[in-house]
Amino acid sequence: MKITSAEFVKSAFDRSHWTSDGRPEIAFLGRSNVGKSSLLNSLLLRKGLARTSNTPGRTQSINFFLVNERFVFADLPGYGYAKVSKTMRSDWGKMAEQYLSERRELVLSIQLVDSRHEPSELDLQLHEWLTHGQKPYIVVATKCDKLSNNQLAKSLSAIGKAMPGASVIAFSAQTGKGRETVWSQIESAVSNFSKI
Ligand SMILES: Nc1nc2c(ncn2[C@@H]2O[C@H](COP(=O)(O)OP(=O)(O)OP(=O)(O)O)[C@@H](O)[C@H]2O)c(=O)[nH]1
Ligand SMILES: [Mg+2]
Repeated sequence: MKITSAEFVKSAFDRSHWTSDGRPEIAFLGRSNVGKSSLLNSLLLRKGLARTSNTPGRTQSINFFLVNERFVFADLPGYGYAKVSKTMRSDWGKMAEQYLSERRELVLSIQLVDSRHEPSELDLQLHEWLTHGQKPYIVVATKCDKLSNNQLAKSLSAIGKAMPGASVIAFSAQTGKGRETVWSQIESAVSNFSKI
């Protein structure tokens, strides 16, 4: 995919701020600190477009980015950060459920899991929502530069078993591994939408 333009549109803290102009949208979901913003920046070849940080739980809003004036990336807040309050955790669930069930523009959900760990309870819960939602989704196993090929193969197979039905793509924001594969999934989701 050739990136001709990529711009930050807005941060939405509640539903009334979800931007919408009918363009197809791709959502990035996953545990806090798993590498959502890094994946988005790597795809767009823009280092600081989505803010990354070492402080988990930083992104509390849905951040929207317009790409090539053709489709939208939605960087959702991370879940599962231990230090946030219970209220904030249940707020995350409500927000995500509402977003996933109501967002008509959503053409592809990308669930990120850390390639170094078994999926957590919350990862599996989100996987279940995504499966029931019956919209296209893929799993991206992040930070794969931190594993040997052998470890990665084992990990991908464990993730595939824990999350049946999803195609799992190994990705590294550091090396760019998996970037083209993720793009081809996005490309096909966007062009299917355009044909409707
Ligand atoms: N080695 C390595 N580090 C990564 C990779 N992706 C992300 N990181 C690091 O992991 C940390 C978190 O990355 P972010 O992209 O900010 O994670 P996030 O999921 O957007 O986090 P929140 O917005 O807090 O939910 C940062 O320090 C990144 O540099 C990767 O592929 N390889
Ligand atoms: Mg982020």
